[in-house]
Amino acid sequence: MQQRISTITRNTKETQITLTINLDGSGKADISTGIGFFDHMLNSFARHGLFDLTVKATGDLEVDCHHTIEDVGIVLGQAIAQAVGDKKSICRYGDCILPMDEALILCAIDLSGRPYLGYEASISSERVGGFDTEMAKEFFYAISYSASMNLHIRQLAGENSHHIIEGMFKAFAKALDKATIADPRITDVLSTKGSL
Ligand SMILES: [Mn+2]
Repeated sequence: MQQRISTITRNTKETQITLTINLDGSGKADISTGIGFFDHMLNSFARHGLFDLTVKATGDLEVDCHHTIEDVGIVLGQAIAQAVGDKKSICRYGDCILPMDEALILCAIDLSGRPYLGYEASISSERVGGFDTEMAKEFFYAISYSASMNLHIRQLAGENSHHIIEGMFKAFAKALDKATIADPRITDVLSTKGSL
């Protein structure tokens, strides 16, 4: 299989982002977004998905965290799409039900080529550190659209906002790892249409 690594740079007046992902990594991460909790989440994503991930982002945090989190989502989605390439031999679907203490998060992915986000969660705190909790949905929405993936996230249980959001990032990581892994029995693209 060819190397599944991609680097995307995206610069706007609001954010400047360079991101590299290796889908066949070992969980090494080098993350700097200026938002401590978001760095913690992206580190968790890399570690638990066994992706190598470098993210250097500077954004207009003097406004709020919105543009930085949303734009990292856009760039991560673009990088995932580029790294999976023609999707030959990959499992396409992936899912995970991830417990984190009292929180329980379901994530299901289809790398279908058709963007969709289903998101149901109830997070009581407005903020965890410098991370506005409503940005979790915006982040996953951005990924689902820029990677053209069908992404469902459901909070099945949970009280603590840190646990709920961290559970989402870890469940997403595990589900994406499953969806992108190659199965030697799949010699072409896993679709009756012949392409994804
Ligand atoms: Mn944590």
